[in-house]
Order: sequence, then C-alpha cells, then structure tokens
Amino acid sequence: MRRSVLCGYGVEAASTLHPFIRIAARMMMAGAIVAFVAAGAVPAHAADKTFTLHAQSKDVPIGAGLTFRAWTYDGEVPGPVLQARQGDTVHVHLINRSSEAHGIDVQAAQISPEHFVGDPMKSVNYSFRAEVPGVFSYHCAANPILQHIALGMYGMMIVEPRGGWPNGPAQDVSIVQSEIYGLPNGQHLIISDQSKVVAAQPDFVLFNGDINKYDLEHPIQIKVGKLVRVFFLNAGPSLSAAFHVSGVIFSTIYKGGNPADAMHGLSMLEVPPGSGAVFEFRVTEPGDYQFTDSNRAHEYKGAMGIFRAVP
Ligand SMILES: [Cu+2]
Repeated sequence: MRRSVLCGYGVEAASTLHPFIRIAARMMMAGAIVAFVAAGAVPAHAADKTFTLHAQSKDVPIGAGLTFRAWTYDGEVPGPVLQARQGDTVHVHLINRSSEAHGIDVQAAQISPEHFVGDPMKSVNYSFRAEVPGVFSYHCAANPILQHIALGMYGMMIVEPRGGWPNGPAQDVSIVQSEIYGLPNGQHLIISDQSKVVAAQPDFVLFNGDINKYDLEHPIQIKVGKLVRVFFLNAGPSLSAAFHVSGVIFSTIYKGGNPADAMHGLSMLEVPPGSGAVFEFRVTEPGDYQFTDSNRAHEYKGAMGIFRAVP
C-alpha cells in the first residue's frame, strides 16, 4: 500500500523530477521541516488586529542548497501568515527598509487601492474591516507588480468565519504555492530572470518557499481519521494551480476559502494566481499521501510534498 501511493515520488522519483532538482535533492540536508499554522490564536469576538511588516531585500534559502535573491516581507518568502477573524478591524503597517519602492495590497481589504502604495519609498499604513472570510493573497502593489511578486513579495491572509469553520476543529496546514524564475549560477544563487517572468516560464514551483520541502525525510504528519484543513494560496504570480492529494477525495472545498462557496466530493480544484481555497479531507489508513499541483509540469519543477498518515 505504502509503496503504491509513493508512486512518482519514492522509488520512481528520478524519472518524475526536474533533472536539477534530482541532483539537488540528493545534496539536500537537514533543514527546515514542517510549517503548520495553528489557527487557534484568533479571538472569540471582533477585535483589532495589527500587522507590521518590513520590506527588505534578502538572499533567502529555497531548499536543495539554493538561494534566491529576493525582495521580501520580513525577510521571508512567502511572508508571514496573517490571521484575523471576520469582523475584525485590521491595521496594516509596512515599513520600507529597502532602497526600492514597495507597498502592500491585502486582498481581504475593500478600500481604495490608493492606500496600498502611498508613497512607495516610505511606510504604508491603512486599516480595513475584514468583512469576508477566506484565504487571501497579500502582495506588493508597487509597479511592476509582476516583478515584485516574482521576487518574493507575497503571503497568505486567513480570515476565519465569524462562527469558526463549519466542520469544527481540524489539523490546520497552510501551503503557499509560488513560482521562481531563473536558474542557479555557480554559487547556487538564483537571480530572477525577468524575460522568463514576463513569459510566465518558471524554472521552479515551490510550496512554502522551498523546493520539495516536504519530501520523504520531511513529510507533514497527519492522523488517520482526523480532519485535515489545508489553507491553500496560489501566490503565482502568473500560473494556475490544481491542488490535489493522491488517494484523497476532498470532503469539502471552500473556493476562495469562503464557506459560502462550498463544494463537496472533488479530487482537486483549480486555484487561479492570487487566489486561495480551503481543502478538507480525512484519510482512512496509514501511509504516505503525495500532495501536488496536478499541473504536472509544476510538480516536476518542485510543487510536491508528502502527508504521512499515522494511526
Ligand atoms: Cu515591492
């Protein structure tokens, strides 16, 4: 059983991977493991939530021994997960510590886009009420937006429904998919290749900022029979994603992460760039369940990982 669900990742992995990733995966070391999001810290009643982020240039590790010359929020790609509850008043502060123009467009906000950039060389400050629950993108709003997102300026915002998620407690996992354009130089450093960015031809497609982050040595552990709730964001910047877990039919998917847009009994959902979704499922037996972008060229370029189900 275990072997069959590994198909395409384990023994046969060599033939399904981008040749560079194949080599790099062998070199790959210890490193970062599983990033779970505990959604528990959200208050029971409407509250004020303040998020202060810093725009900064930084070379960030993206797994497989590679580094990416990025523009970031808080030195991370993707930026930190922002969490609020429907009805909260959200205050956004962006401090620009770089010599580039930056801004921040939180897509959960229904306000004039003029707020998102302001003077892009200075701090950006605005507030909004999180009226609609869902999984939203936030991203840089300075032009050209395409370039700023391709360089790493994006992250996920989760707005929990006022009454909590309809199907109750679950193991929460957040996954941000994104594209990297450019191949590494002799120092294993990737400088974004603008012509590939414009052509929408990425060299790598990542989950949570790393190539094959959740491989066989670093799976995301889940429990047999326990509801898993995946907060999924396709940060793009340009290609669609089709989130799929091998051996799983999602009991519920919320398009955009909004319970008002619920679907049931689907094996995947196409998520446009800049959009999010919530995927819920349970597994009935132990094993390794591969999750992937079912656009197989994206899987080949790094968008794959393992849920390891234990009793
Ligand atoms: Cu920017």
